[in-house]
Amino acid sequence: MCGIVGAIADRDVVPVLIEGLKRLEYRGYDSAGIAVINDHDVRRVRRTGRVAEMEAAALAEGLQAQLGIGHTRWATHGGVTEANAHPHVSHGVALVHNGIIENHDQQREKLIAMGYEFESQTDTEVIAHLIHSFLVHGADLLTAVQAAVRELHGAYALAVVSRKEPGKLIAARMGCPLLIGVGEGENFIASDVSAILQATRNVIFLEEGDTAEITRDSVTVFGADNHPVQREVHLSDVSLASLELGPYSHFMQKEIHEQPRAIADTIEGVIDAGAFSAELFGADAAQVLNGIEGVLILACGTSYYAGMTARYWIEGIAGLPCSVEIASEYRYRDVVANPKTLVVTLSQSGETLDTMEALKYAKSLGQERTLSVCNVPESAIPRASKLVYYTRAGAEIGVASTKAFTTQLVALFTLTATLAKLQGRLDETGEADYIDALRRLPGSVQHALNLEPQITAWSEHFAPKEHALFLGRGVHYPIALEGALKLKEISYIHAEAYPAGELKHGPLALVTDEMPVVVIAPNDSLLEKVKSNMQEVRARGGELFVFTDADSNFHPSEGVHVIRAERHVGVLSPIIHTIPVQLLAYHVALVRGTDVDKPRNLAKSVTVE
Ligand code: HGA
Repeated sequence: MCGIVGAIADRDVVPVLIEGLKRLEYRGYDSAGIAVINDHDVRRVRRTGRVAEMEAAALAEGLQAQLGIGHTRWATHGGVTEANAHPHVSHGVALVHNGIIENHDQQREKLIAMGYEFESQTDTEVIAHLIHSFLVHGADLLTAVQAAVRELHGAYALAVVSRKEPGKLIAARMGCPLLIGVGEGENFIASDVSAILQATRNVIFLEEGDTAEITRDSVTVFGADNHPVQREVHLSDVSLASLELGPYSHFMQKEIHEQPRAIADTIEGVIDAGAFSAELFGADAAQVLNGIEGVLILACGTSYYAGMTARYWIEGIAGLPCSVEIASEYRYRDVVANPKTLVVTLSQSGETLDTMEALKYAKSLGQERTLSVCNVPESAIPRASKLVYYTRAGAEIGVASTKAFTTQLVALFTLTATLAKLQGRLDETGEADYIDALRRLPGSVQHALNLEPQITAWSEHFAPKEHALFLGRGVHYPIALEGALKLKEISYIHAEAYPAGELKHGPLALVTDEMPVVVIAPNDSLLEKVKSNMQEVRARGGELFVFTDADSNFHPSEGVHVIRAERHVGVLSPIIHTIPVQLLAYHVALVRGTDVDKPRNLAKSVTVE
């Protein structure tokens, strides 16, 4: 999604803006631009395509300044053109925007009637003119921004500068992430901390409805009522090294290989305590978790599949009814709410707009017991939730989520075991067994990673195909879904996933020797059923690629390829079987030569509807 960076300093900020935008590239974008205030004028460079192209143009123009804003755009309103790229300018006011202004049509009509001329098709441009319309009536820039945002419906993070006030950077936030980086004699704003780590680790997270006036040596934040408020300065623990590729070719590859460490870090608290307890989710968690009558999981994309996996655990182990809903559907549906339901939201970034809105909707229906599973501390969704379990995956840069998924799964398993204990369904022996299984998990994940050479060999079979089918049963069905999603996201091969028992009810019609069929078939209670489904595929000439484990008695034969994980790890098996499907998608994409970390049309941190 769009990325924002801004800087005010007594040095040239253009390199800071460019470096910041490069750090934000991972979020996905289609054009980039910067605007600076120089000699009481706005100078702007915008380009479609990569930040590097915009950087070359900025260098060629000799852009230098001590105040500026930058943007990577992921278009929502108006095509991918230079005219639609941000910053947008109105009479010396320049701004960048992340989000969607829902009443932009009405605002546009009103502003045209006032004499403003529009250069772009974006919703964003109305904000620039609107701010200017308040400036002409004598407001200063901060007041004009505060007045303008009151007229907007929708979501925004804004960074605004004006040639008339060259010592100020104004920020505003509603529904989209924005933070301030506090330096020494220089200050910054950014969509996420990675953009400004080059300059400072001290950050202030703006809250919903906040505006801020930032000079070189002061930061003043105003709450939604426009009164000054104190916001805490946090020391970011994101390291610059975690944002570097190191020896890897792609961030996705790096992040797949980081999973043993990411999982170990995420469960460290449980392993150290040697027990599951409500406190793992927050100081007063016992009050929230005791007496719940069910669990509702709200999520999007890969996180939704983590939720689907957790449903098998929560119902099977904790004995609580569990439903899992796609956040963008839940928020617009008439639902039957139960105040004793635990509402669990899953979001890597903690800023996913659909998930945030679904959470607000759930709360508006009286469901106040809320828990966020999230990878980014201090982000919006954990702040809006009573309880939080932070996954400690570290920065996830690849657009296709990998380590965020498996760490969500261990967090959700920890939740399941904790709920089971609170429900009186987990005795001491059972608890000790689960802790032991978690302790051994990073090692088993490492073993699964060691299968990479075999998976690389398989990728040659997939690369020329245009379709693939993924099958799984029970708790491994969501892993088949995740495998299909990964493959389509980064290799652009059309992939579908089905519960294997459903094959005969439709998708079997698609099976030919042109349709590779991936089967997740660990040695669990459904193995014999899955084997029958595989026979159905073979009988129609389909080629099978089977991920199983050492305990099953599969043998490769004509048209049947088999890769085995080390051993069946019981309830945690879906986590192990995620690794090969991630590696398969990665290697197929490599053979097809796609842009693995920045797949077309997709974005990270999905902060628009
Ligand atoms: N609506 C604006 C900004 C889009 C955005 O925030 N994407 O992440 C536009 O289309 O330019």
